[in-house]
Amino acid sequence: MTKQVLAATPLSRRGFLAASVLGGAALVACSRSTTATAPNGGVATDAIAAAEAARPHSGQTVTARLAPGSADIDLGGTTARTLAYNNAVPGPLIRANVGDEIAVTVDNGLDHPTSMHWHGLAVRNDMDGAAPATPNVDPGGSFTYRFSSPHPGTYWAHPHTGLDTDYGLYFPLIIDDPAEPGRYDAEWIVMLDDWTSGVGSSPEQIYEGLRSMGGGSGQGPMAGMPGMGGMGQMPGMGGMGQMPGMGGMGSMPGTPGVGGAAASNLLGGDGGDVTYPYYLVNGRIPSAATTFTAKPGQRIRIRIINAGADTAFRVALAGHRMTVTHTDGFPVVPTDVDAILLGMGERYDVFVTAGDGVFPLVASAEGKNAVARALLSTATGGAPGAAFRPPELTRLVGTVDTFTATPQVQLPTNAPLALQARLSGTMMHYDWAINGRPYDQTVPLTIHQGQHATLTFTNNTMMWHPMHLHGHTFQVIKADGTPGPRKDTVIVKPMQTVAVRLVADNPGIWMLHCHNGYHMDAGMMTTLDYTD
Ligand SMILES: [Cu+2]
Repeated sequence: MTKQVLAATPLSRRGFLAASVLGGAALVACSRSTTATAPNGGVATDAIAAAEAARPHSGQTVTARLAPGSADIDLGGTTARTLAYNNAVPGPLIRANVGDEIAVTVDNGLDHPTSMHWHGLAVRNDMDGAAPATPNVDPGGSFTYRFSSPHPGTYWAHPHTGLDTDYGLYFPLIIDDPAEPGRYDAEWIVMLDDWTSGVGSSPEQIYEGLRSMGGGSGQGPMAGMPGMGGMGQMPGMGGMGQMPGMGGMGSMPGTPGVGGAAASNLLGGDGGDVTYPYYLVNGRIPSAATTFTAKPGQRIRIRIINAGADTAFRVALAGHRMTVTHTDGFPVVPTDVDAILLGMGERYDVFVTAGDGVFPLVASAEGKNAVARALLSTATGGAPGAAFRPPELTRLVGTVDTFTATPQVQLPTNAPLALQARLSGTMMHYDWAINGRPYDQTVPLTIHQGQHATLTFTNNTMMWHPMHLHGHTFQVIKADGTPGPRKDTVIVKPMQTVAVRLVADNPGIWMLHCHNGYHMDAGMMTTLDYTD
């Protein structure tokens, strides 16, 4: 069962797009950048400066220089011509203590504007790296982002322009707490990604395919077919991806034009829009996995970051249970699980006590029947084959519903301001939107400094969406009304409603969007604006 790129199955509620392995496909320059029509300049610079003054200041400065540009990246025997920071995927780690000033100069070697967004870190608005609050950096230009780092935790950085992150422009950002209460002997940073750039269709080609396939441009093969419109919202159509022969076809790297993704119970339906040629841990394909070396009995902190564009990963370390300690940088009541689910943009910190041997850390691409992996080695010996799936993947899987923020970081329960984000769109039309409008026609949500708000995501689509808010970390409210974890990115499953609480303590204009790169580019984004 091989299909060309953009193959769509009429019987399916939605088509699946394969990122075909073309080999040496030319890199298509990504020139689209998000253009804001949201109100601009409504936030006084003195309010931003006052918020910055209120952040901790250690007196230390951490500097770095990053050069986004074209690069040949070795994925492990396969070289991809793509975009990278300083010729590496992931780009170089930036690490600071709470209160340190971070001063990062971006020298834009791309042929289009770029930016640097500090995902999850509640920085000053004019350094957030997302227009209109922070202007983009022109090609050939330089800009120094400078801000105090307010909270410890596991973060990451990437551009907020078009699909650039999907080309390999990302790196880990770790803020340390000098008074860190958790003791550990070793630290392992694990960045997950779904990969096509330079080995298959370009992200830009995939995006255009998704739009045309479903008639998003009005010209696609499905456009105008009687009764086909809106299929993506028909109840009861979920799970078509489980049709025999449909699932898992994307799992064969190197097979051209193979499409299809299976359903994911954890995600309440489908796994995603795109099957990729490869899934990576720290820039490597499974057959050329990186190895993290430790000693038996050592306590290892693993910081897991999902940098993918369209893939949720289910992560387990063979032969180990994991104690989850942080979600999106903030502490939770430590909870033992066998595996953890991460949507795009999410981070989880877990602690393990290393066994004696060689153990694959496996990130299963949810609903796509393929894996990424790295190895933990504490002894000599061999590892199982590259496709090995540890049994832990199908035991207790931690999701957002599993965890509760520690009392110290819980937000006030009194949050009277009601904000709504209704998520809509279908694969057929590829018309992803918030509150009925794509980003270029959006009506911003508004809030005043100091207000406590409840933001409710209502997902009226048959797809899941990892919703991300800039400049804040919200508190998830569980379905039973009890407090969940602190997060900046939360999975909202098909037809599900998720409420979160937030405190307006960071004045500015803040992006609120789906972290599926293609959904975001199609318009599933709005802003939360501070007003007087
Ligand atoms: Cu989405």
